[in-house]
Amino acid sequence: MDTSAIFPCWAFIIMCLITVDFTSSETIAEELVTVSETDTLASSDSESSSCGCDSLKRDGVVSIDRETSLLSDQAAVKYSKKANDGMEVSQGYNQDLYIPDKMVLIPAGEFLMGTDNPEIPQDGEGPQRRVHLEQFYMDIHEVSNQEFQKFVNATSYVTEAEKFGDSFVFEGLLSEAVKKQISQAVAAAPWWLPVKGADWRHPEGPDSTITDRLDHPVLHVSWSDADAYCTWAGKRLPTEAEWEYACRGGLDNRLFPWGNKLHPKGQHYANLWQGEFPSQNTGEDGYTQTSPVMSFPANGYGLYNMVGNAWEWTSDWWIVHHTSDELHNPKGPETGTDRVKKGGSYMCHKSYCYRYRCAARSQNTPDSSASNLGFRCVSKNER
Ligand SMILES: [Ca+2]
Ligand SMILES: [Ca+2]
Repeated sequence: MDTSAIFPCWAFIIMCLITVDFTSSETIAEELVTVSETDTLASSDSESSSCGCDSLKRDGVVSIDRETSLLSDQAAVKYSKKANDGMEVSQGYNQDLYIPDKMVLIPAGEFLMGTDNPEIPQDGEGPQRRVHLEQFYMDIHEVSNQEFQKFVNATSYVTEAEKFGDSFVFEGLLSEAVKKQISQAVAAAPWWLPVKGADWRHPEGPDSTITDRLDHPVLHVSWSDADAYCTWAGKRLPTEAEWEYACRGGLDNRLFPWGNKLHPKGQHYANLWQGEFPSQNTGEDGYTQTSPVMSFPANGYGLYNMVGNAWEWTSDWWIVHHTSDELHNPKGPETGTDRVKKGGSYMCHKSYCYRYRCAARSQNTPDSSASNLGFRCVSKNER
C-alpha cells in the first residue's frame, strides 16, 4: 500500500477541520465527514478524491478563521514568490512558440466516447458508446489572454467575474496582502477562496497582472463569457463529444491524448501537479501555475494542452447517466444546471483529481469562474 498517499489525505482532513468554522452549518460538517470517509477509501483508489473545483459556487462559501489556518501558513511558504523563483522553466517543448487564432481540421469519423473502466464512476465516465462526428475545426490551443484581450478591446465586454466583483482563486497562488482580506472559503474545498477583484486581467486578485503571460490561457471566464468570445470570433464552444474526440488525437481507447503512459520516455506531456495536493507543488513539469498555451507536445491532431493547464468549457449540459446507444453528433441534454468541463488543469494530481484523461469530466454552474478554468472554440469552417 502506498502510505505516502494516505498521509496527505488525513493531514488534509485535519487541516479542513481546523480551517472551517463548521459549527455554523450542519451542511458543512456533513461535507467534511463525506470527505473524510471517501478519502479513507481513496488512499489506494482515487475514485472518490476531488480537487473541489466542481464546488465553485458563489453561494457555497463559508467563514474561515485565518488565524488558525494551517493550510494558509503552509501554502504561504510553499507558494511564495521567493519559493517559486526560477520555477517557470519549461521542459524544452516549444518554449518560444505561440501562434494566436490558429485552428486545425479535426476529420470526420467515429470513436468510442467515455470508458467502461471508469476511474471516477460518479462523474459519469461510462458507459463507453460509439459516436459519429462530422468534421470540424478546433483552436489548436486554449484561448490565450492575448486573444481574449483582443475580444474585450473590440467589444468592451465585461466578464461575469467582473460583474460579480470576485472569482475563485487557489489559495496557494495568493499574495499575503490579498489573503489577509479574505474571510470565506469553499466548504468542501477550503483551498478555493473567493477573491475580490480577481478576474481575467488579475488572475490572483488586484495585485496581479497578465502582462507577463499574454500567451497563457485566459482564466476566470464563465461559460457565458466563453460562449460570448466564441460567438464574437465566428466560432462556438465544442460539444463534449467533439472535445473528447479531439482529445484522443486519433488514438483508440487510450487514457491520455498521447497514449496510456503518463510520462513517455520520462518526459512530461502536460501541465499537471507534482507533489502532495494541496500543500506542495514541486513544479517538476516546469510550471506551478499555468503554462503558455503551446507548451508540451501537441497530440495527433496538432492540439496543445487538451489535458492539463486549464480546464475547458464545453457546450453540453451536465448529466451522469448516458445511453450506450450509437450516437451521431450528440449535443448533450436540452437543459440542465451545470455545464460540462473537460481536461483537468495544472492543479490535477492522481490522488485528488485524476481528471486529466480524455474520458474524464467535471462540471460547474455556467456563471462559475476560477483560476484554473478556460476554454477553446471550434467552428464548421476554418476562421
Ligand atoms: Ca505543473
Ligand atoms: Ca486544457
